[in-house]
Amino acid sequence: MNSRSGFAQLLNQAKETNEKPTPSFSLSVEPNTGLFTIGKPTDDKPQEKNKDGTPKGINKDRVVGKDSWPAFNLLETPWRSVNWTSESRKELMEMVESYKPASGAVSEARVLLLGPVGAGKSSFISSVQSVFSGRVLNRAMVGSSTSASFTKKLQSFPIRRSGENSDPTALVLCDIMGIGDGDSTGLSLYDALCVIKGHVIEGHQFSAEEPVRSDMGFIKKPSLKDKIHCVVFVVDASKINTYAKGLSTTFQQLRENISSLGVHQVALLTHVDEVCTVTCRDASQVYISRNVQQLMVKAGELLGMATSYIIPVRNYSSQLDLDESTDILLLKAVDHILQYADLYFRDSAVDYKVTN
Ligand SMILES: Nc1nc2c(ncn2[C@@H]2O[C@H](COP(=O)(O)OP(=O)(O)OP(=O)(O)O)[C@@H](O)[C@H]2O)c(=O)[nH]1
Ligand SMILES: [Mg+2]
Repeated sequence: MNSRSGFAQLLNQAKETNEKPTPSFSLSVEPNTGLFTIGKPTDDKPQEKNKDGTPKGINKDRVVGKDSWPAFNLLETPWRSVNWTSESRKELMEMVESYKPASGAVSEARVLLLGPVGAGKSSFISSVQSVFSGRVLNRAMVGSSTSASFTKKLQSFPIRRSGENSDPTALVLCDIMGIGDGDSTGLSLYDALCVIKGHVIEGHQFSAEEPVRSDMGFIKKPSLKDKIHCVVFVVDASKINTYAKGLSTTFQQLRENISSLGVHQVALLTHVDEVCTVTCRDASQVYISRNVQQLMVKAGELLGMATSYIIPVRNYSSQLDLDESTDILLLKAVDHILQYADLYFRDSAVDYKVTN
């Protein structure tokens, strides 16, 4: 029995006997681990302990939270339904591997990750590549969360299937410098739009002082294959409450300008493992975490976006091995992104027919 089914069972038991869950069970906190344990009602006698310190007579399957009282912080039912099985993981991988852009004019969907410094843009690229490689690797250079962007240049990463001579999938994730909270730091609005319109060459080094110039390495007449077909905003769940106020204005300006180019935008809420210990232990619990749900709403407000566009993800950061639920979350994000990239291809095909 996993922790969630244990918790659900407790709630059901409480319902069946018409009892409220909170007063009906004892709560014990382990001083060393910080784990909370739900148990049956206790009398006033001091509780006997097992060798490992857990209270005697309590099923360890009921250990459900680390730093939160689960009845408040975990939802009874997930607010999005996801199939967390290996078949589902396989299906999602096959879907990405067999993906073909809904436009004959291009062979791949170019997706740009945009977000503040340290949000996890490069980590997401590396994590998706890890899923397809079958092992955790750092393909896109990952930095640490500091004030200056670790990524400085435009770099495109075709997502490759596993196997030595494997062809790349039709998904290309483009990494770029982190955006600032005004136009004086980080990637500027002007530079971001130049990339999205397809004017900027691969490897271009960005500088807050020097905007993209139209006389040097500038693609004057970009074709559909040079352009960005979907923009993915990336924000860090653990920083949603502390991001500078100017960031919201930056997102608003970006969204208005990108939308006027007809490019759809979605968003990723990263670092969810850092805002919910239950999710940290098991990524499949993400949609029952009340904290993640609330931060999704706040991310929506910051980005000026409905939460239906936002997907929570856990990037591979310190782990050395892949984990099925983490993979599924990442693949769900890719699936979401590809749907919006295809909307762009369909819209541009209609525009093409109308104007020709
Ligand atoms: N725990 C956790 N750490 C993450 C996650 N995503 C990224 N990180 C860590 O956050 C730090 C910054 O990640 P990057 O991927 O370099 O962020 P970035 O958005 O590319 O940042 P810049 O290139 O500097 O703009 C690294 O230490 C990552 O390991 C996540 O989902 N969970
Ligand atoms: Mg980066």
